[in-house]
Amino acid sequence: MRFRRSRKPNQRSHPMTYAQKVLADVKAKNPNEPEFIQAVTEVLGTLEPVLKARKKYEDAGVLERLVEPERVIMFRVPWTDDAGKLHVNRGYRVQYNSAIGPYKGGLRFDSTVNLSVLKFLGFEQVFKNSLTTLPMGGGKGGSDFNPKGRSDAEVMRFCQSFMTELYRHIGPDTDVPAGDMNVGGREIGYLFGQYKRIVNEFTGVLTGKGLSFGGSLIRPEATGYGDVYFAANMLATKGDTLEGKVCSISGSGNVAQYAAQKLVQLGAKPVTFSDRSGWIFVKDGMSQDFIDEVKELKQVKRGELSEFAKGKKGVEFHKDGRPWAVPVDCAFPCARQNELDGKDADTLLKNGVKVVGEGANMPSTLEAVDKFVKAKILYSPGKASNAGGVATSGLEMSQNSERLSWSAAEVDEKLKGIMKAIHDNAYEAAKAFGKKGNYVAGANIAGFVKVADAMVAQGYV
Ligand code: NDP
Ligand code: 2IT
Repeated sequence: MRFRRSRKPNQRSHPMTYAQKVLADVKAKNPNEPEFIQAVTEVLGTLEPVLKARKKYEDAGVLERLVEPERVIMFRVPWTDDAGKLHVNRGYRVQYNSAIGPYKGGLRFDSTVNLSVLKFLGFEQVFKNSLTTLPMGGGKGGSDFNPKGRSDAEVMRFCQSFMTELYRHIGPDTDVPAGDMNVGGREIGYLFGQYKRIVNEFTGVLTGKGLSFGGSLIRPEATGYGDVYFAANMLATKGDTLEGKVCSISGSGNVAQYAAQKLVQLGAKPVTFSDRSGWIFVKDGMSQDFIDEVKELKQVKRGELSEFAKGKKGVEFHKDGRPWAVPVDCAFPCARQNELDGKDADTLLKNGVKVVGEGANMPSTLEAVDKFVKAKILYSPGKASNAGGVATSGLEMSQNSERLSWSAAEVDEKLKGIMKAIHDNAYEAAKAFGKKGNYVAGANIAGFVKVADAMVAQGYV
């Protein structure tokens, strides 16, 4: 006797696709990780054409494995402040995927750091590093430690304590961390010193190092420069250039500063910066001298734009709102995740924005991404347009292995070449899978295929 199952009224008439099933699992398994779910949703939503065309990825369970980090390390970081008081922070390293090379990715120190944020960043890093054309797997780490307002001595003690646990998990052929938000040259120096002291080896275990101990020229500039090179490549597909373009930038840290610098060099007009205190509008456009003052403010004085703007001619300070209210040709979000939402996207589009080039990781919400893609503007996701930073970290690793250092011009030329290759690969992948002009789909597909092929070849690990 056969039993007929009746269909429940709300049951789907179409079975879920492979990507939809994996996404549903990710949501069920990680309900408290909204940033991670957001990043996975964006990527899996664009892989359908390649998954359909190449069944081998489903057969080898590539997606189920890709959404689970290979290893997550969490540890206690005790340190004392200048008054001798004990503080305890949480340290992390998410070793996400090593299919195509050693884990590689930054360290973020910020009170907003948690597992969801680091898993989203690690997941993005896997695709980004694959796009760079260099052999690097993906990882990310950091701590909920906030260095703001801490003395150099306190930051040094924190970094030493952090590395005293992290050192056993990393190595030049295992996992190579670098900087990210609130982790710059000062922090990398302290971390490197402690690693070397513990293992008694001078190796390229971190990138973004000082020039006198193995750092690469152009690494500090690379993310911001690369973001602007990517935008120039997108504009070139329309026979256009950055010259004369009015540009908004968010953030005023490492990525924002060098994006502004490259825009000025290419004849564009950057008009905004932001930080946690608010944002500034420089109506006539920033000069190199102005950008140098912002570098001094952020890298040396570690101050805020609200103070900096006081009494400065031609500089308007806004405590509320976001730079996206200013009508511009190009927008470069370079601060943090989810800093540009659907409403901001509407405002930018209404004001005729032509290019949105993400310098930060996942700065646009899913709603904003959708609006940019539907409007068919030149929109580049961070994993493609901010990859110049980690690519130059890859170049730093090569120089360390060779025990050589290349000139600034040589590194910059290689960076330009890599950004063009990333652009062209994303453009071509989108075209090949019926999504011409959609850099979100193109970057995800191009980044995915290289990692997925390696995962299939290496068996179920
Ligand atoms: P920095 O710490 O140098 O700068 C971050 C900037 O963002 C600062 O101006 C900071 O303000 C601002 N910011 C942070 N949180 C907030 C907030 N809640 N509200 C308003 N402003 C905020 O970091 P980076 O420039 O290195 O990184 C910026 C982004 O780029 C991040 O998403 C990072 O992951 C990404 N990225 C960085 C790379 C690198 O090589 N450094 C490579 C690829 C991506 P304040 O000055 O007040 O702290
Ligand atoms: O998000 C990123 O790509 C970075 N923070 C840079 C990572 C690196 O290893 O240079």
